[in-house]
Amino acid sequence: MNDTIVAISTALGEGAISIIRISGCDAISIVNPLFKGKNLEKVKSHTINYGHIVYKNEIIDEVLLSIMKKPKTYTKEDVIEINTHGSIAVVNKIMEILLLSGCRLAEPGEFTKRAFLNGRIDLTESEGVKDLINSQTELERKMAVNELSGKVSTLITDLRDKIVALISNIEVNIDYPEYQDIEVVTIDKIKAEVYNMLGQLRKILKLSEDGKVIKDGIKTVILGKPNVGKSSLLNALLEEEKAIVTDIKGTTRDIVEGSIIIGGIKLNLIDTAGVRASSDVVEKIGIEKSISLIDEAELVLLVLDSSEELSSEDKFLLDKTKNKKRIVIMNKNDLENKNLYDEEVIRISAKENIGIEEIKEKIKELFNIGVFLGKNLTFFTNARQIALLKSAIESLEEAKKGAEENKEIDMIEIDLKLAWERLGDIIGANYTEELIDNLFSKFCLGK
Ligand SMILES: Nc1nc2c(ncn2[C@@H]2O[C@H](COP(=O)(O)OP(=O)(O)OP(=O)(O)O)[C@@H](O)[C@H]2O)c(=O)[nH]1
Ligand SMILES: [Mg+2]
Repeated sequence: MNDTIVAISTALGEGAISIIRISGCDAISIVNPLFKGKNLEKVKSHTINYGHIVYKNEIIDEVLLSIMKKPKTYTKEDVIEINTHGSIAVVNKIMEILLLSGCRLAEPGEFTKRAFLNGRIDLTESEGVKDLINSQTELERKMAVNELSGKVSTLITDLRDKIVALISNIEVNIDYPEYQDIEVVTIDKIKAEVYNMLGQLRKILKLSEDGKVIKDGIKTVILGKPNVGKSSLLNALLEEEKAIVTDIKGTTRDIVEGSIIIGGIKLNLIDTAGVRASSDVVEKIGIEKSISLIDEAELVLLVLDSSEELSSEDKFLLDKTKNKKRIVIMNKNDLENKNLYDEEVIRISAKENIGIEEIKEKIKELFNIGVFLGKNLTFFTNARQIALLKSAIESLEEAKKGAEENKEIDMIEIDLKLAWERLGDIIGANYTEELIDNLFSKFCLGK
């Protein structure tokens, strides 16, 4: 942490400008001799300064240099950002000079890691930075900003404070039972507090699990018997002739994948081999794959053929997917209707591109996308946070059980402490070197 780090913060390549970022206690003393312009030791903090980078009497580039003196900076250290012309040659040359002058090349995410280690942000906020940089959809952006803004941290901190208050009350009662003026923690009070916290955490968990599915992309399996138009539907959704379409039953043998963004969320679409009894070895393997994908699917688009009567394969698939999140689609609506299936369906013609928008609307409804685009939701978006949340809930459930069964109060206290620790792990209150290294290594260089 004592060395001064440097990295290129903009994407490498030709562009109007590139930014080289430097952070650490020697940032100013390293850059000052290389900068021909105002004396950086003397300029005010948070100013932009015009000048040149000069090395061994040679002008390397004309630059704008931002100087931000600690502690009000991204890393809480002295930070300098050099805006250079966006040429690979310029950037490489300035990097080389800075490395020769005493800077060390930053590791991926090291600036944010310093922000965390110096206490400016906590772990969930750090993850928010990464998520924001990686965000591709409007929804991902919203979720990341929520994380980054510290809402998640505040929520966890409040809950931890509540648990601490409860624990200290319990301890005072155990240690000084003779004190008259101290509030007595009754089992009823513990129960009420724990119920309350559990309710809050369970709600967040539900929201977080839905949110994670949406963030990672909804695994959507297009299913149906042969020739109903599954591949045609995939192509219509993707607006691209990705899968082969023919009138021969069993055209698709292996899965075909593609992804689209609907209302700010990503759908990972999988077109499968049509399900039927088949003696063809290759087709059979494909069919087995189609069926096994049902379990993994987060959404099933089950396609029926309007121009044919409901068959035993259709019935088999309708039954197999009855407990899944699914949309039943009646395709070939442009032909004469001979299919008497009378449950809720969306009628489309994949061939004529009719009804595709309705499918998209239904998906938005099924996944409550409107709710996630709402502003004031607080929830967790990655597997690490969700796993810890679950474990905190388990400990609170144990505490609740203990209270209900009138267990020794210090047994209940142990579970409360465990819940407090797990919640602390979410924000990085007690972190290990390994966890931190692993987490920040997933960041991009220069962040
Ligand atoms: N009339 C009409 N024909 C369609 C429609 N959708 C697909 N088809 C035709 O139905 C045939 C089968 O379409 P595919 O998309 O290959 O069907 P599939 O379900 O992927 O078939 P397999 O891969 O064999 O399981 C093709 O000849 C398509 O042109 C539709 O909406 N209306
Ligand atoms: Mg197909």
